[in-house]
Amino acid sequence: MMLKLNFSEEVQAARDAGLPLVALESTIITHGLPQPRNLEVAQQAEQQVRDLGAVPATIAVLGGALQIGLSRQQLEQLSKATGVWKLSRADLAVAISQGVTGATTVAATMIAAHLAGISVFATGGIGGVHRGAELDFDVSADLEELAKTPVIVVSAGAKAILDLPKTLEVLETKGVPVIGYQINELPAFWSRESGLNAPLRLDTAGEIAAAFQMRCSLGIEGGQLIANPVPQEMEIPASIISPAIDTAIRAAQEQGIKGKEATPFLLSEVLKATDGRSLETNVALLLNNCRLAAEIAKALV
Ligand code: PSU
Ligand code: MN
Repeated sequence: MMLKLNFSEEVQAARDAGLPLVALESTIITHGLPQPRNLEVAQQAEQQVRDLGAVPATIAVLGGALQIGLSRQQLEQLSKATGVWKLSRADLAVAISQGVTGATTVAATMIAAHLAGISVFATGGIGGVHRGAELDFDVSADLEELAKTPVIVVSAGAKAILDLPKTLEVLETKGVPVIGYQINELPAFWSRESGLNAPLRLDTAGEIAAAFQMRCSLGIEGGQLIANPVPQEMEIPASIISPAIDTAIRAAQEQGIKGKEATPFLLSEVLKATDGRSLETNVALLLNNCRLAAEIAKALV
C-alpha cells in the first residue's frame, strides 16, 4: 500500500506559490472542544493564520487518506463526526491502512507536517507527563515526537492537568528546547504562571526561526517547543484553575478513566468545573498560538 498525501486546494496552491504554511491539529476539534463550538474555533484558527499572511493546513485522516489541509466541507464533517479515532504515532499507520477517520494529536500532526514539508505547527497545549505517572507510566507520545521530528510546535505550555515539573524534566532529558516566548516563566496553559522557569527564552519570531534553522544545520534531530503565554486578559489565575483541575482528576480516578481517554475527559471536566470559562481561555490561547506560528512561518521562508 502506497502512502499518498492529499493536499487541499488551498494548501496545494500555497505550495506551488511557496507561501508560508502553518499546520493545525485535529484532535482538539474532535476530542478537545465541545460541539458545536469546535467547528467555529477550528475555522477561527484557520482564519487567524490567513489574516497574518500564512496558509493553514489542518491535518487529519479522512477515510484512510492523510489530509494536509481540509476543505470547508471536510472540516465541517470532521467536527460533527462520531467515533473518530484519536491518532498518535502508534496509531497512524493502522488508521490509514484500515481506511478509518481519525484526528491527529500533536505527535501525529508533527509526523504529517514533516512529511508535507511544513515546519511550524500551532496547537493549544501539548500532552506530557501525567500526574501519578510514576505509578501508571502515562507519558504522552508528544514528548518523544518533539525529540524526533523537526517541527516547531507553538503551544501555551503543557496542559496544567499534567505534572509540569516532570514534563520539563523529560523534555530536558530528550533534548527538546523549551522556549518561553517573551516570558521567563513556563506558562501553564490556562494561566501565565506555573512557578517554573522556562529553560530558554526568545522574544521574536525571527529568533525562533533562526534557532530552528541552526538546530537543523547542527544535525540535531527533533523540534522546538514554544511556550507562548495566554493573553493576560483571558488567563485564569492558578487560584481558580487549580481546584477545578483537582476536581477533574478526582473524577477521573473515581471513574477509572485512563490512557487515551484521560486528556479529553480531564479537559471536559475542567470546563464543567469552571462553568465554561476554561473553554474561552482555551480558544484565546489557541488563536494566540496561531498568530505566533504564522509569524514564525513567514520568518522561515
Ligand atoms: N490541546 C488542547 N486540546 C487537546 C489537545 C491539546 O487544547 O485536545 C490534544 C492534543 O492533540 C495532544 C493530546 O496531542 O491532547 C494529548 O493527548 P495524550 O495526553 O493522550 O497524549
Ligand atoms: Mn497518555
